Amino acid sequence: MKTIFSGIKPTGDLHLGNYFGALSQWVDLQHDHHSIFCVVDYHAITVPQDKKALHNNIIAIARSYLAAGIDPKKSIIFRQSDIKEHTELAWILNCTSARMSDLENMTQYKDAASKQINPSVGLFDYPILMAADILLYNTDTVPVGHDQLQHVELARDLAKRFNHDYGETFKIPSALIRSEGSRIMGLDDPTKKMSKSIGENNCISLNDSPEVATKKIMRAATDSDTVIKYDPANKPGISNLLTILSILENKKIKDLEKEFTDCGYGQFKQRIANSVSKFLTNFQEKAKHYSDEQVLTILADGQKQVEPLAATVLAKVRTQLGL
Ligand code: AQP
Repeated sequence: MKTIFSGIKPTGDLHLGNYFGALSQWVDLQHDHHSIFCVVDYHAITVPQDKKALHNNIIAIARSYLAAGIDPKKSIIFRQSDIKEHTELAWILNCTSARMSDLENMTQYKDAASKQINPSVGLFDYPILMAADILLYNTDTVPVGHDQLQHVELARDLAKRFNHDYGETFKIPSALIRSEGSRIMGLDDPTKKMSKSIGENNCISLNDSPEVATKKIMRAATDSDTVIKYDPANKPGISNLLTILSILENKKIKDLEKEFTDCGYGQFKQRIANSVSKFLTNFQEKAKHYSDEQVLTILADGQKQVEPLAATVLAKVRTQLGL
């Protein structure tokens, strides 16, 4: 059985982009894969975090995995900082296979660093830690949104370089990106991807009430035209809303365009608001079933399951290096 590995940073409430780009894929793949899903808390601290909020976010993200349909009987859910091998392997890759030029070329770093006055070394080095996360579990496939493609490609390159220089050690992973929903755009600025940390009108959080989500959708940036047509270059707002509706209602964009031929933007947005509200109500209902204690027990159980896997790969790496 092939292994999939993926994770999400506990930097705030998950949004529809995280759900469509990552989580919903994980749920489908878990049935026929050895599935490992991580709450990547060491990635969260690459930018400043409030101590209490971080602790709560770790539990909230794991709860979202469960509410989305990750089944702890089929999949492993654990917290990155519980497994010391992640940072240990990241250091080893820093020294052996990674090059400054690899990281200087990362678009996400440039974007994230531009928002910080004096960015941390960790923010720069983040993709190496992500490579370690992936390589520690002999991962075949990494289901992610489009923004993470460059990072998964770096993990592949590092694995190949290490294998070349020190002998066959790592499995070479590849990214799995959904054809639709891998890049959901911000509601207030549909030229940039939806993100947890941009601001509340940018994203629909999975914890938004239907009323709040409806307000955000009704205010979403569109254009001065009146036609409901998929054209990301000229109509990014409408195209993004069409993508969201098509995934939620499992309908083809072409069919939705036909259905809304004679409708105004207001009516179109109202329909999206209704579909999103239904989705959120259902998701939040499921999330209520998991207490903090239950979530922490599932994370502790996950830790026990991945500990030997990570230790085996790291031991092999150390042997190859003569450590
Ligand atoms: N807008 C998006 N559309 C589709 N997929 C997305 N993902 C993120 N945004 C979108 C995917 O969600 C997974 C988890 O991402 P993450 O939280 O670990 O990091 P991120 O990509 O930096 O997500 P955010 O929301 O933008 O977080 P902040 O604002 O804290 O940086 C990944 O698979 C990602 O591709």
